[in-house]
Parts: sequence; structure tokens; C-alpha cells
Amino acid sequence: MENQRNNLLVSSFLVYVLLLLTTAANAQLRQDFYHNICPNVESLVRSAVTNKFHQTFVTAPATLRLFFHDCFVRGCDGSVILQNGGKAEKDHPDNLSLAGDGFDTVIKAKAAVDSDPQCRNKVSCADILALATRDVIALAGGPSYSVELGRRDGRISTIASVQHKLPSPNFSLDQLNTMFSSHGLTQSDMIALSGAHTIGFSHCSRFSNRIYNFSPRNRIDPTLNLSYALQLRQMCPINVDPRIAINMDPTTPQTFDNVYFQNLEQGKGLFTSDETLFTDGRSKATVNLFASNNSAFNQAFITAITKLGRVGVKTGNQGEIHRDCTAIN
Ligand code: HEM
Ligand SMILES: *[C@@H]1O[C@H](CO)[C@@H](O)[C@H](O)[C@H]1NC(C)=O
Ligand SMILES: *[C@@H]1O[C@H](CO)[C@@H](O)[C@H](O)[C@H]1NC(C)=O
Ligand SMILES: *[C@@H]1O[C@H](CO)[C@@H](O)[C@H](O)[C@H]1NC(C)=O
Ligand SMILES: CC(=O)N[C@H]1CO[C@H](CO)[C@@H](O)[C@@H]1O
Repeated sequence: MENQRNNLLVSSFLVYVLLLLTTAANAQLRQDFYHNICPNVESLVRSAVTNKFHQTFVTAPATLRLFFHDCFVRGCDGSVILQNGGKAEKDHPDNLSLAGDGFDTVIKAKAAVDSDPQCRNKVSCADILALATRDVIALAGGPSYSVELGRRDGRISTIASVQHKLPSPNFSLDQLNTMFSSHGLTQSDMIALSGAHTIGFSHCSRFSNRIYNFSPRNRIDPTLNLSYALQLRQMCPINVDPRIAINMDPTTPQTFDNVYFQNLEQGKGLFTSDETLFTDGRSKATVNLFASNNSAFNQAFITAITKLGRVGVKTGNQGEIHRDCTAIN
């Protein structure tokens, strides 16, 4: 009798703890988080981002990539935007194309939000980056979606935290899956998110091994489309100016669409990590699906970027709301 009661107590306690854990991990971000705090946050961010986008297209890829790097390093907590005397996340060599326009987009959107007295210092930089990312994707012709909100800003940003946290352009499928699954992202999520390379630029150094000295003997990576490889050699000669960056989607570089996946089918994935999604038999079917069905890609992308936006978030009393997105309070 006593034993049964104890068992019942123990098991209901366990159920309770489990419930707490699952809500803590998930339910704290909410689409209507700012409903009473700053009801116009979405339109304030959207108009600042739209202005910036019309000044320069780079706003779109720069903001999207900034969001990815923010989330994969210490969680989506705005820490990628912090300055730290040349020792911040953004000062790691992997930041090369974290184009200034991404940072500027968040800073301008923050100023727009804070111009509303009700909103002043109430909306986190991490949430502003998540909203701005949704807005640039839509502006570039991609899908629109509701953004979960309620992230708090982190207080730590160091070069060291970037180490081994971002994928390398020479990664294999297994390496990509290992890194993405450590953040709860599936292979399909990873493939859909790689579709972000449908816009934006890369510096020549990130793929020059594929067009000049691909090991062991070849001079051109055999998985590269030969005529594309020769075009790449023209744009990226051996002693190229390291500042030169080229379009990652050679076909529709300024449109967020599924042409990235059609390019992979033709051997026009710029990085090894792109092309391997098609050459590896385990991921090829998903690439073919996204290449042939834009709405299947859009749907998968929305699922995946929503999950990306939950990675390691700080909520409740954790972290702070940065008054200035480049500095801790
Ligand atoms: C799957 C593994 C990934 C690898 C290995 C990778 C690697 C890279 C590299 C090497 C560049 C070029 C940087 C440069 O030389 O300037 C780049 C650019 C970019 N990446 Fe990725 N990336 C990956 C996933 C993602 C994801 C998940 C996103 C966003 C959801 C993303 C968004 C972008 C964007 C938008 C650019 C262009 C940035 C610009 O033009 O300013 N990437 N990526
Ligand atoms: C990938 O690149 C890194 C440095 O960029 C290098 O250390 C590593 O050996 C490369 N891996 C492969 C499989 O080529
Ligand atoms: C390589 O690119 C050319 C030109 O865009 C295209 O016509 C051809 O089908 C591609 N080759 C392969 C093997 O996909
Ligand atoms: C494309 O994908 C969408 C969304 O997954 C699906 O509803 C639709 O049936 C697919 N279209 C075709 C032609 O397969
Ligand atoms: C935009 C930005 O912060 N770029 C920095 C990236 O890191 C290099 C050093 O690795 C700095 O020189 C850049 O200023």
C-alpha cells in the first residue's frame, strides 16, 4: 500500500518535471510575445529593413548569414553583433563575409523600434535580428512566415566561442549532419537551410581549392560542372584580390528561390558542402525534391529556420535587453 502510494508520488513528480523541462525547452518563444509590450514591433522593423534593402541588396544575404552565425555560436542571443575590442565573435576569421550591412540593418531596425517610446529598450537585439531575417527573405522573393519571439540578449562574445561552431565549406555530409544535429536540426533542415546560398556572395578563397588544386591529382573538382569551373577561374584568377566576392547562385543571384538546388543538379554548387548534398546518395532525393518543387522547399525552409531560431535561446530573466546592440548594458 505504502509502496504503491510512493510509486504514484514518484511517477507524478516525474511527469511534472518532464512537463517543466519540455516547456522550458520550447514554449517560451511566442509569436505574440510583444503584443502588449510593443505592439508595432513587426512594422517598425519591417519598414527600417525595407529602406535599407532598397539602398543595397547586400542587406538580404548579410542579415540572413548574420542570423545563422548568431544562432550557431552561443545560441540566437544577438552576441554576434557585440563589439569587444577586436576580440568578439565577429572578429573571428570565419566572419569574412559578415558584411557590415547585416550589422547596420539590425542597428537601424533597433533605432526604429526605440523611436517608439512604448518600445524603448524593450525589444531584444536577438529578436530584431530574427525579424529582420524574415523580412529580408521575403524582400528577396522568398517565403514569409511568423517569427517566434522572446529571446534575450547574451552578454558574452569572444573569438574563442566561434571555434569549431561554424561549418566549413569543405565539410562532408557526415560533418554537416553532425554539426546541425547537435542543434536539433535534421538532415532535411540542414539541406533546406543550405538553400540560403540562393543569394549572396563568397570570396574566392573559400572554394579556390576546387578549381585549381583539387587533390589528389585533379586540377578541378570532378563534381564541379566543367564549364562553370572555367568561368570561376576567370572570375577568381590565381592571385585574385582577396576582397573579390562572387555570386553563390550564378543563375538568379538576387532571388530567394529553389534555383540553388537546380544548380546542384548541374554541378554548380559553389562549395564542397553544397555540391555534396547532391553527390551523396543519402541527401540527393531531398535536393531533387526541392529543385523540382519550390513550395516543398519553402515549407521545409520555414520549418528549419523556425527551429534554427530556437537554438540555445535565452528567455525569461536570462541575459538582458541590450540598449545598444553593439554593447552590453
Ligand atoms: C551548411 C553549411 C554552410 C556552410 C559550409 C556555409 C559556408 C559559407 C561560406 C564559406 C560563405 C561565403 C563567405 C565568404 O567568403 O564571404 C557563406 C555565405 C553565406 N551563407 Fe553560408 N554556409 C552554410 C550554411 C548557411 C546557412 C544555414 C545559412 C542561413 C540560413 C547561410 C547563409 C549564407 C549567406 C546568406 C551567405 C552570403 C553572405 C553575403 O553575401 O554577405 N549559410 N556561407
Ligand atoms: C577543410 O579545411 C580546413 C581548413 O580550412 C582544413 O584544415 C581541412 O583539412 C580541410 N578538410 C578537408 C576534408 O579538406
Ligand atoms: C554544365 O553547365 C552547362 C551550362 O550551364 C549545362 O548546359 C550542362 O547541362 C551542365 N552539365 C551537367 C553535367 O550538368
Ligand atoms: C509540392 O510540394 C507541396 C508542399 O509539400 C505539395 O503540397 C505539392 O503536392 C507538391 N507538388 C507536386 C507537383 O508534387
Ligand atoms: C565585419 C567584421 O567585423 N569583420 C572583421 C572580421 O574579422 C577580421 C579578422 O579576422 C577583421 O579584420 C574584420 O574587421
